[in-house]
Amino acid sequence: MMGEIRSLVELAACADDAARQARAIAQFSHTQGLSVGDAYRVQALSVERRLARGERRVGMKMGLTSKAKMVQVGVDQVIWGRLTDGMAVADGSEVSLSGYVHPRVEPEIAYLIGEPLAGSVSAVQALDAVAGVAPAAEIIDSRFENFRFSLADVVADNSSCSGFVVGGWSDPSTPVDNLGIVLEADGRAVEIGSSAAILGDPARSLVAAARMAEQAGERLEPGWVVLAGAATAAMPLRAGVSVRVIVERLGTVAFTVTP
Ligand code: OOG
Ligand code: MG
Repeated sequence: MMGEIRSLVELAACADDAARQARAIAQFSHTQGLSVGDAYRVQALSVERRLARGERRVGMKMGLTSKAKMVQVGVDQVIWGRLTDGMAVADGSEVSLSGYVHPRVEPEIAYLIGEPLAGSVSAVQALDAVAGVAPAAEIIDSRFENFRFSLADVVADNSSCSGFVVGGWSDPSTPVDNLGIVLEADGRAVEIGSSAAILGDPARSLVAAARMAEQAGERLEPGWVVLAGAATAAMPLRAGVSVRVIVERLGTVAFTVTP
């Protein structure tokens, strides 16, 4: 017997509650069919619940923009999610594992949007709208059991976004197409890569963000942060670890997990 088919509103509440209570849930795709389009509706509805609680929309995250990430999670399509101020973690601060199910951290490049951007744009047009670039770390935390999901599942779950840390902004003219990136735990390199792993150039991820925002009836707004997607596989977080992301030329971003 299949369970009852839940509405998109019910799935959104389920994903949002799981995130709030740091509780793992069964994959939606195990009990019902969900198109990718419907999954983006579920994501929008679940983020609306956050906004109704007083959180503010502050940007967009791109996901699965590198081969390493696609291989790690077994989904091979670029996805995106919505960032709110409630997900922001200050550079240098401490986070507690209690707010997460099974968090991982991954190194990213962040763009600061200076001018509205949406639709089909060239990389040059996209970069013209950028006001700054920074090293970043994303804390991802799938709400699905065992960190396993289908494409539609992960999209409905806000593309696993749980937290993000952004370092100091550099001039937007700083080339970021091929910068060395290191993800450290307690001062030891765990993942090493290059920003070129992000679709060949993170600017392509920004172009995709503009296109996908428009498909959702949105645009990238001045002041928003766009995370281009991880350049390497993600690392599981454990109690007490000090995490640092080093991006050549852009600098570092760091946080620690409560012991
Ligand atoms: C999905 C989110 C992927 C990235 O940077 O590639 C992502 C996941 O890995 O759970 O954020
Ligand atoms: Mg990411």
